[in-house]
Amino acid sequence: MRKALITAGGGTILGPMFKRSTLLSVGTALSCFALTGCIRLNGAGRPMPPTPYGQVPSARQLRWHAMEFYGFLHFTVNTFTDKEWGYGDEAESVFNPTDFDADQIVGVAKEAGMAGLILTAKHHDGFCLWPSAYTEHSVKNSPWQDGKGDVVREIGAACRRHGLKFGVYLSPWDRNYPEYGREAYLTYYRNQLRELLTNYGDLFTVWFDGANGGDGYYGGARETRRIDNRTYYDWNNTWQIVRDLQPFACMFSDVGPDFRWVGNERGIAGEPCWATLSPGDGAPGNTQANLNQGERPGTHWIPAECDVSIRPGWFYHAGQDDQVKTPAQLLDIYYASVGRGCCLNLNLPPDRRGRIHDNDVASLREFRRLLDATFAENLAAGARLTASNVRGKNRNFGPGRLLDGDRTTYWATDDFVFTPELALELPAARTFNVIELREHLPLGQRVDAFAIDARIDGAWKEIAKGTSIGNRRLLRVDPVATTQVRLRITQAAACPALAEFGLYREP
Ligand code: FUL
Repeated sequence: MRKALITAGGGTILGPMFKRSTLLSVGTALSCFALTGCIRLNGAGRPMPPTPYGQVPSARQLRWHAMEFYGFLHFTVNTFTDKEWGYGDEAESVFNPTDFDADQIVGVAKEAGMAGLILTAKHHDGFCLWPSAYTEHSVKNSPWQDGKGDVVREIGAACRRHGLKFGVYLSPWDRNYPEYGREAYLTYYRNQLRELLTNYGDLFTVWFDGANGGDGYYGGARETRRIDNRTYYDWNNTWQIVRDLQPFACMFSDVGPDFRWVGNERGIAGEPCWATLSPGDGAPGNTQANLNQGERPGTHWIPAECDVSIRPGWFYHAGQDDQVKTPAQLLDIYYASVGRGCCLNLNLPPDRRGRIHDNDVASLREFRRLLDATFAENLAAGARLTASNVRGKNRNFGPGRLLDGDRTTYWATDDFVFTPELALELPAARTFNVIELREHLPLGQRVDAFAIDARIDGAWKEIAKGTSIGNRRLLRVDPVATTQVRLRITQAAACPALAEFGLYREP
């Protein structure tokens, strides 16, 4: 038997010639297996978890990943002027929803399965949905609720009542404010940010749009003002305000810092789609990086959000009432966003009443029904699992962890085993058409590629393959009826750590 090499700190790991043995060295126990390397044992003699690979999510990002599906509310003067981008000269009097009902709006989102809502507190036109102390261009000068109303407060409070998280969109570009483009605007913008961060409870996100179109009203100047979006907003110091006042809020911009744009407004993530990115000195609106697919390995953990509207426009237009996305279209988007490891941010535009239109409600309802019917039962439950390798041969890292419905537990292999296989023998023949995988995110994105086989007519047949997994990977396949399924990890950057495996049937 050759001697194991143990580095300072007990971190490594050598000894491909070993049969199983356990060594004790300067207080560190190692367990070694032929051709698979050694792993550190904890005080109780159990194997230590794998070392994280590459960039990993922060605690606030992990909370965001768990949300998976939430919504946008685009609502402002545009709702009443039939525009997508207001010029900034809209009279406050145009904002006058006839039957505003925050509980209807939030209730619809909840019924659709959304975990939170993000409201356009201020869009590019500069009109504020809350009575900001720093401008007259807000709800306080509108006829709605005699100028006493506050849409941010009402939607935020309704979210809390219904158990949804709440977030705000505060457009950096402001086509109303006279000082836009000059230094004074930055002070104004940060004052508004502080109002939103301090007066409306916990926020799960602050959403920083990258659009800067140039021309606008600007207090009557009616001119084009260009800014350098890498320097003008002094993003690092602006973002610090959010960190100081809402440390658990995840910030969105095209390039992060906490989550990124997916590079299109159709809600479709890349294949692969890595949660890692190398943004360089990227700033909102200045998107050089590969936002759609991410970058591997990448210098930062900046996962993608897929934003898309349920209608062609972000704001409500009666002329688009018959262009609401169908349940089938919404499902396709779900599989191409949540199913590629991202979060889906689906926009629901309140109408001129201040409610979500019946057509949108109907489509969302059927979409939710199909999702619930699909994921009601994991058809892999009760399967007999055989893994080609289990970390330290310890059941804490055994394949049973894949079916326990708990994302914090996982099947892992020994350190040098990158391409393990897992066989599932189902209790009876089952028919499925959706496959689900999750990685244990705190250990990073480890798997580069995988394949799924089914035993059909006595032979293994590959039925699906994929690349990145991350938070959640969903693959739709033609219906497969079988009693045996096999997962093959075909490429990985480190020993895999998989949290969940599922087989489902979409009606
Ligand atoms: C874009 C904006 O210009 C659109 O109006 C919308 O708010 C969308 C979510 O982001 O950049």
